[in-house]
Amino acid sequence: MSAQKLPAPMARPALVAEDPQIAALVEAEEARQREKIRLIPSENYVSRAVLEATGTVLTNKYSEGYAGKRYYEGQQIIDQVETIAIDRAKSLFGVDHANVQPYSGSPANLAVYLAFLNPGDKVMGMALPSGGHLTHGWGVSATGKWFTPVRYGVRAETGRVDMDEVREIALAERPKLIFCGGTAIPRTIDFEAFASIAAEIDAVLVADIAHIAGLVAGGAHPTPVGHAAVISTTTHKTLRGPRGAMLMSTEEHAAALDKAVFPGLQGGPHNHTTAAIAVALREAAAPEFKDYAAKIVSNAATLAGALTERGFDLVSGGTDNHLILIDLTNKGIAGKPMAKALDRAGLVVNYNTVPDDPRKPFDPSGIRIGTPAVTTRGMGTAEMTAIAGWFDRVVTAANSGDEADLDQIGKEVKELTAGFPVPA
Ligand code: DSN
Repeated sequence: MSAQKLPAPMARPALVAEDPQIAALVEAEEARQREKIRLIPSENYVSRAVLEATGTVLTNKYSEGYAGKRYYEGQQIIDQVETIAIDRAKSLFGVDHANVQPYSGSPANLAVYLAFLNPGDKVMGMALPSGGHLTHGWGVSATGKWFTPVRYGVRAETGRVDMDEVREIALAERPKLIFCGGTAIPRTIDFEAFASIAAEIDAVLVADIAHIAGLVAGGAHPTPVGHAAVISTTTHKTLRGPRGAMLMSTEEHAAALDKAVFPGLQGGPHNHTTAAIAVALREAAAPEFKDYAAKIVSNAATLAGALTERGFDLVSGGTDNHLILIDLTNKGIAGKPMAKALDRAGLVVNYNTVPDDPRKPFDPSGIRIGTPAVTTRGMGTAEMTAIAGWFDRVVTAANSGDEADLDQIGKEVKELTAGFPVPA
């Protein structure tokens, strides 16, 4: 997908005529996505083909069940769409089985619980403040309330998972399910080490690769295939598809997972999303997607280096993937005011807890950034260096209340983004 050869913005004459209020808001969001630098690591820009697939009449059809075994007639076309999506997922990731129906990442993970656990059973996952996900057994999630969670974190001195500690906890607690992966992990996940621990206690290993699926598909992160019996992923982050999810597994677990998704947890699949997932998987199988994945990682490394040079404290000291977690304590500003100041300056990030954060999750010490979206726009070394410089200026401006400089940075950001068209 070249950012340079792009068609005109999508026309929406019916929406404009029928509901000008919503049409205007969609247009305003298009402008926001075009004019700002989007650094939230779980966001991206889908291609126009993916966007068109999501806006099709496939949304009109109910298809409870699976291809060839549905509870509604009229599946001549939908069965083909879903089968193509499944085949493309199997081929791209090299798995035995794929289910493309989960509505998003959290329902996908809930289906895994339903497939393997009974209420009260033990599940082990990374603690949310260390970089895990709510659905890996965190207390406020149904997964932490209805199951018995045990947690691992990262070492305070290194910011990295200590596999010896994970093994100790696993052997002592003997969970039935182990999650690896999460939402704020800047380092390579050692799937092999997790698999060997899971094997010791006969637990099912689930690799949640939502953040890194595109890197795995593009060969820029080791694959969990061959290590994790179950792989859960969203489709809209580095994989650059529509908002949706997939579960993949060995043949052994195929039937249990399918049954858990439907009829266990969900009703009819969102067929327009399935079509868009199929399109995204086709795009991810193209040779240029490998370049995209590699460039996400090299951009993140460049940005991490430039931020470190400017005195920013990166959790784990840097990044191996698309994501950077910044502890702002040494800059004298918390994550939330920094994120708000950055947004005013045209740089969009999310505030985030850092490991052992003394502050609260809604007002934490850090921010989380990443390079999937800026890389889709074709940005590279010069732009990463410029972003680090703007971060530095934003800290100074925010700490001194210099709103004029935040607005000035916003103008500079807008000028830069004008040279990097968005795909759709
Ligand atoms: N909300 C996603 C993220 O931003 O990482 C995880 O669910």
